[in-house]
Amino acid sequence: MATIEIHGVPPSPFTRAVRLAAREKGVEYELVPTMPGNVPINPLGKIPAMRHADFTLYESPAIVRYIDRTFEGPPLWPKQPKGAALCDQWVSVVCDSVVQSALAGVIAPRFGIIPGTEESIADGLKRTARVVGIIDRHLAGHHFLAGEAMTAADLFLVPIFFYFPEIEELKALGGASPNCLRWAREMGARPSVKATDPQFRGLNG
Ligand SMILES: N[C@@H](CCC(=O)N[C@@H](CS)C(=O)NCC(=O)O)C(=O)O
Repeated sequence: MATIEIHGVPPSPFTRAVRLAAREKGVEYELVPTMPGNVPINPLGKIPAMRHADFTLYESPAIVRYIDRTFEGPPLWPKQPKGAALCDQWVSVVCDSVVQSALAGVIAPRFGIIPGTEESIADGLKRTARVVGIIDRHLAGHHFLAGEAMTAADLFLVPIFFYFPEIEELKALGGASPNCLRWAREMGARPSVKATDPQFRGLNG
């Protein structure tokens, strides 16, 4: 029997971040197929949610932290306060700025998941270019987002950045960000990233 249940679906970036964390920690999980809006263990109706024995939890950063604190395996947050705080900072940058600009502004409308106009997508692209520029400059001096070791912050960025090649404008932006490309090549070689590839190219194609 799997150790934890993860309720969600593979294309969901937040669900993938939680699956990545479980795999990196070596925690066995059952993916319980669950669509947004019909999530018995999350009153907000969002995915992912998690069950561990009689304990349930929602909000992906909380779930990833719980997995990290509860199970043995490589730490997903640095132990030192400053390193841990920087990791939290980058998790927040991804879950706020990258999600708002790239996911909600460009990927979801281009994939036909939410409505968007060419004007709103152009605005999303502009905002994505700003935050990707910040990340690219940061990765010029650091191997991973929170320093020299892979952390939860990288696991939150993977699901979104790995959709970039599916969308022409984001592919061009990613391709012009050499340090992000180096990071993506290294992250893409990890078994956890390969095993959670959603194989999703949007509702239109
Ligand atoms: N803050 C939440 C966001 C989760 C989220 O927005 N999930 C999307 C799917 S990727 C969802 O369920 N959307 C439906 C909704 O917002 O009602 C988390 O980190 O878990």
